[in-house]
Amino acid sequence: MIVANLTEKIISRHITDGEMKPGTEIGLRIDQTLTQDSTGTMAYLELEAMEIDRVKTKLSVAYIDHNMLQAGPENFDDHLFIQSAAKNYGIWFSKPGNGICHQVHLERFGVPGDTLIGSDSHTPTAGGLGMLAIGAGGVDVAAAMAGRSYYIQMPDVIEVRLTGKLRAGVSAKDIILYVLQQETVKGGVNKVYEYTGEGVKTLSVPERATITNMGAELGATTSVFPSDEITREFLKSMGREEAYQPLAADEGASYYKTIEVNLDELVPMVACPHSPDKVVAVSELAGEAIHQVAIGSCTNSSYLDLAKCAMLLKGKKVNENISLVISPGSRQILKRLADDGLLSIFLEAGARVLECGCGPCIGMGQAPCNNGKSLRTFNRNFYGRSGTKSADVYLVSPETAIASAVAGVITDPMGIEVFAEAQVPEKFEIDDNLLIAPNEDYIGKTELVKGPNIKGVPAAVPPQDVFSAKVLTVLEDNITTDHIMPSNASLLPYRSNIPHLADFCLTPSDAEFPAKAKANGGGIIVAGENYGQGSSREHAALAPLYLGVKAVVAKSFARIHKQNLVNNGIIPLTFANPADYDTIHEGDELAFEDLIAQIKSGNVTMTNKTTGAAIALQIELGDRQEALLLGGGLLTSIKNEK
Ligand code: MIC
Ligand code: SF4
Repeated sequence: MIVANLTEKIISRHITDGEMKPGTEIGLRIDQTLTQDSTGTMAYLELEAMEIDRVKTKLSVAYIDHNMLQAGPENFDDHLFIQSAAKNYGIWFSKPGNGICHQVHLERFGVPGDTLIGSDSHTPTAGGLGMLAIGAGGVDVAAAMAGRSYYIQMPDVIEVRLTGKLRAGVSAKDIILYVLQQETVKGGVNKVYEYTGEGVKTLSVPERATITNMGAELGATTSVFPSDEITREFLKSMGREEAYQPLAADEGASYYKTIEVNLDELVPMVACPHSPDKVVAVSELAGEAIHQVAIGSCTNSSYLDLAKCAMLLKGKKVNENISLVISPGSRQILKRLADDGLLSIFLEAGARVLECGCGPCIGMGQAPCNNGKSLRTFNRNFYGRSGTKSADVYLVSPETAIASAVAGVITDPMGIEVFAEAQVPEKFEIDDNLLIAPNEDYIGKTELVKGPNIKGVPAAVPPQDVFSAKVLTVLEDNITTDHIMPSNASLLPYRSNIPHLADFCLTPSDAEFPAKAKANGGGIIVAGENYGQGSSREHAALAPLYLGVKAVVAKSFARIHKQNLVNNGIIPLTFANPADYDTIHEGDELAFEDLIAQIKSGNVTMTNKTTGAAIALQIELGDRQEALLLGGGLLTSIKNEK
């Protein structure tokens, strides 16, 4: 009998191309897809360009959860476009107000053992249910909806073995913050984190989902928990017990490496500005003044999370110096909090209750004050993401957040027994009236409703064999997609308008970047390690494409962003010798010759015409990726097949 870990088992049931040999490219059959509104507009324009009559997946869902502030007509226009696409292609549509895509997907659609890709980097949340769930660029999700395989590098699988049980005041969030402290934001690139051990049984599905959700911050392909009796109970509470199947790694399965986490010893943790891996114990920061506490996001907005917060707030008031905001993960959760009398606890205590959506997590409102300190239960604290450049954002558990909101300063919640009183309900009331099911009467017959803000997808072109271009900017390590294509309340309404967005490309790192790119008719970006970490937004490739960026030369790349570059015909090159990074400066002229053959060989020599140096580079692409890049990107390749 073949002994396999859980990741290998799910992959072996879905593999369409390649072999399960770590490091090589494999194709996966995709059962389910999800999109959200800020990446969905592009994904549906791309799906339209693929000219299919209906989606070919078992299930696809289009959520509206990000662009919910409607300060002008753009966001509502985009919602209507997505709704019309959903109707035309046979996709479920989750109306604004229904909740955050990952939370609702867990509640209403996730199926253990199935594959899911989503145009959002936190799609791995569904790994908490035992799905193989992966974040991807919009065009990859569109291709999966059109029935094509999704390609990843066969991952190395890391075991995270949990023993013991969390103590009162310590939370699932502290587990993933601890793993981030050990593994860093680039430790998980092309890896899957698989959770095993006795400690798994002590965690409910929403707690598991907190961990798999924030596994995205490791740069991981995904994270996955086994599907067990706790999974069955969760699905039963959602009226979906029939979706259950037991799944676990075989006894004696092998792993790339094992990380041991003893839950008995874990303490509350906090990620300091501006990176989710700058983790220390909360006790080290105890007593520090803060201005804002925000509870919510796809990481920590479950019923259990919010019930814990209510338990502590009961009979108390939010500190006079704190603004406490709460965004429940789904309407189902909000309704249940109301039915159980917990919502009134928040209101009596002085919390500001927001609608069910991403909200402050993506800078859609609630930006902190100048130089503000904000304690958030979210997953990302990248520079500027909150909407306030001078703000410091700290990432914590709901327990730490709420204890701090009451005290008015950062407070260690360790030992506060009241949190243990909160339980996952045995049964939720199911009311899907904000979910619109696909209807045969409209599939293939619905006109797509495009508002004036929808400007189309910029066309990618194949790389040239010989060219030279200027270095437009030289960037440090860990540049996030929030640096490359910032998102906030004023920019998110333009996610379907690349010409507008391009004027803000890379401005948090280099305010002059768009102007320099335009003045030089495009050029090359040079960067350090882990370039493009964070979001799946293909806008971080589309805006550079629009500005004429031909190549990015970096020390290393984040997985989704590298694929997004390839999908858009931008060449992702790495330094053979990372020290060469220091020899390149802004304004240098870089030249390539015989590039197509060199890309095929995997080794590229670039000449820095300004210094005269020849620099050895590498390009690591699977055969399919190579063909895509040389063919001018995914959409161009699909169109050319016709
Ligand atoms: C994020 O958390 O950064 C986002 C906003 O959800 C993105 C998607 C986007 O940029 O629209 C993500 O995680 O992929
Ligand atoms: Fe939404 Fe924030 Fe989750 Fe992204 S990380 S999906 S913005 S809640």
